[in-house]
Amino acid sequence: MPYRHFSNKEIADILYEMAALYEMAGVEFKPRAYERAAQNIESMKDEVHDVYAEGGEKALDAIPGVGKGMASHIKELFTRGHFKEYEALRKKMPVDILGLTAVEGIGAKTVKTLWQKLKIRDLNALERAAKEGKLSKLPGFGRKSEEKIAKGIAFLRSAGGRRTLGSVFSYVKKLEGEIRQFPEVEKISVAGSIRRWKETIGDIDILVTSRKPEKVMERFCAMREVGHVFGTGPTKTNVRLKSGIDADIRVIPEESWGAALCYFTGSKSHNIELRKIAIRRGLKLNEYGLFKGARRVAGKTEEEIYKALGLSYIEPELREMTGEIDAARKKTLPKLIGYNDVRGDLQVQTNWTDGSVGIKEMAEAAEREGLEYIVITDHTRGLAMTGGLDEKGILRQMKEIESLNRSYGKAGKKFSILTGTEVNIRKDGTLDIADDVLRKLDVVGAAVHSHFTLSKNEQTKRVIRAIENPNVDIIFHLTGRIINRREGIAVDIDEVIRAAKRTGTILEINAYPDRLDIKDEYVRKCVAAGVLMSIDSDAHSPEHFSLLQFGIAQARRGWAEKKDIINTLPVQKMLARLKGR
Ligand code: DGT
Ligand code: CA
Ligand code: CA
Ligand code: ZN
Repeated sequence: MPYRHFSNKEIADILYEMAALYEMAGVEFKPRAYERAAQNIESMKDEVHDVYAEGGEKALDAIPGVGKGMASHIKELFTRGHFKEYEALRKKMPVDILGLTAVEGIGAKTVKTLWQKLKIRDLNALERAAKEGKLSKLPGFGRKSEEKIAKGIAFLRSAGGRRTLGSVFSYVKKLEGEIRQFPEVEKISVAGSIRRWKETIGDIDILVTSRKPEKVMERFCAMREVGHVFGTGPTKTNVRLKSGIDADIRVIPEESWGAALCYFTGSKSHNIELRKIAIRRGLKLNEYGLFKGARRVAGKTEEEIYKALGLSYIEPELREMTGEIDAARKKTLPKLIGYNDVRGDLQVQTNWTDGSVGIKEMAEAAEREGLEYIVITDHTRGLAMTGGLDEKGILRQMKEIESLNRSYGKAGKKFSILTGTEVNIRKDGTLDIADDVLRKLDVVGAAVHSHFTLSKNEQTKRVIRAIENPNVDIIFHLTGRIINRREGIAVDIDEVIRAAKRTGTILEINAYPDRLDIKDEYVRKCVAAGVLMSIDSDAHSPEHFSLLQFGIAQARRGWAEKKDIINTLPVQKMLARLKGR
C-alpha cells in the first residue's frame, strides 16, 4: 500500500493494539511502553503526521513516550500503510482486540485464551459464548467471571459509542482552528455537547458565519480529515471524519448568530423550556431569532436572548434543565469557578511509581502550565503493579522533595512542591501506610483501587472509615468509575458527604477525562452541603496538567464556585484549610 495519512486516533489505536498483541505474546515491558505512547499521541495537539512531515523520523522520536523503534514503525505506517511487526503479530491473532479488551475484566491474556480455546474473534461471538455458558467451562473461568463479562458487554453496548470529551478535545480544537483559517469564514464556534463540556460526546457541531456559504462548504468537504460526506448544501453539511466521528457544520446569517448558537448548543430540553417561556411572553424563539410577530427582537447574541426572556445569562455548562432556568429568573445562579482559577494540583504521579518522569520534570511542567504548587502523590505498596511505595520509600521521596524545594528557594523561585501520597484504601477501609508516616506528609489523598464489587453498605462503611482517619485530607476519585468501561463502586453518597462534612475531608474532582470522578451531580451535593472539593489532574506525565480544564468544567457543571474548590487558594491558605491544622 502506498503512502497514506493516518490520524492521531488511528495511530493510537494501532499502538494500543500492539500493546495487547505483545502482551499476548508474553513480551515484557513493551506493552506498557506502547500503551503510554498511544495515550500521549491521543492527547497531542499536533498531528503526528505533520510532525513527521516537518521533522522526519527524528521528530517522531522526540514525541514523549515514542522511542526509536516506535518512531520507525510510525514512519513505516506513513510510507507503506502498514508495518511488518504489526502484520506479523496480527496474523497470529486475527481478532478484534480493541473491541474485546474494551469489556471490563477482559485483558489481552483473556483475549488470547478466548481465541485459542473458543475461536472468539469479536464482541458478538463473545456475547454468544457467554449466553451459551461456554466461558464458565474455560480453565480459570467460572460462573462469576462469565456473569461479569456479560454485564461488561451490556454496559459497553449501553454506552453506545460515545467518546469522552477529553479524547476528542484537542482534535476538535485543531479542526476548529483550520476552519477558522478559511478566508470566507467570519465567526466560528463549536456548539452542542462539546460546548456544554459534557463527559461524553456523540458528534461535533460547528457553526460559522460567512457571506460565501458555498465556498465554506466546498473547503470543508475537501479537508484532509473528512472521510465521507453524507450530505452538503449551502446552510448545512454532514460528514464522517477519518477518526470515525461525525461532524455537522452550519452557516448562520450574522443577525441570527446568538439564536443559532443557543439553539445548537442545547441541551434540547433547555431549548424547549426557553421556547415555552417565549410563548408565554407572546414571542417566538427559533434558531433564527426571538420574534414578536414578524419583528426580530433579539438574536444577534445569546445574552440579548436570555435578557429578552427575563433571564440572566446561563453558561453552557449549566444548560441541562436541572434548575438553571428558575435560578436565572430569580437571579440566583452561582458565579461559577473560572477556567483560570486553579492554582495548584493535589494529585500528581511521578516515575517513583507509574508516572513517566521525575519530580523535577513534573514540577517544571506544572509551572509552565501556570500552576503555583503541586502535591506529589505516588501510589502505595498495595498497588504492586505500579511499584507502589512503602513507608521507607515515602520518607526517601520526602527528602528529595525537600532538597528540590531548597534549591527552588535559593534560586528565588516561588513554585512549591508538597509531599503527599495516594494511599490505598484496603477492603476494610484501613490504609496500607502507617499513620506515623502519613502524619508527616503535607497532603494525604486516599483512594479505592480494588474490591469494586462490594455491596453499597460495605463500600460506604469502607470509604467512611478512611474519611474518619485524621491523616486523610482528601478522598481521590471516590467511586473509581472509568467512563465507558467500568461502573464505579456503589456508595451512599449522602452518607459519604455527611462524613466528609463532619470530619473536614475534601472530595476530589478527578480531571482525568475517563474518570471525572466525582460526577457533576455529586459536586452539586457537595456545594449544597458545604463540603470542600479539589480539582486534580491525576497527571502521570507532563502533558497531563492541561487536563485540569476538564475537571474545572466538571465542577462548573456541578454549579461550583471558586470558594468550593480548595486548590483555588494560594499554597499556604490551602494548607491551612486541611483537616487537623
Ligand atoms: P451529542 O451530540 O449526542 O453529544 O449531544 P448534543 O447535545 O450535541 O446533540 P445534537 O448534536 O443532536 O444536537 C445539537 C444541539 O441541537 C442540541 O443540543 C440541541 C439542538 N437540537 C437538536 N435537535 C433538536 C430538536 O429536535 N429540538 C430542539 N429544541 N433542539 C434540538
Ligand atoms: Ca453534538
Ligand atoms: Ca449534531
Ligand atoms: Zn497511577
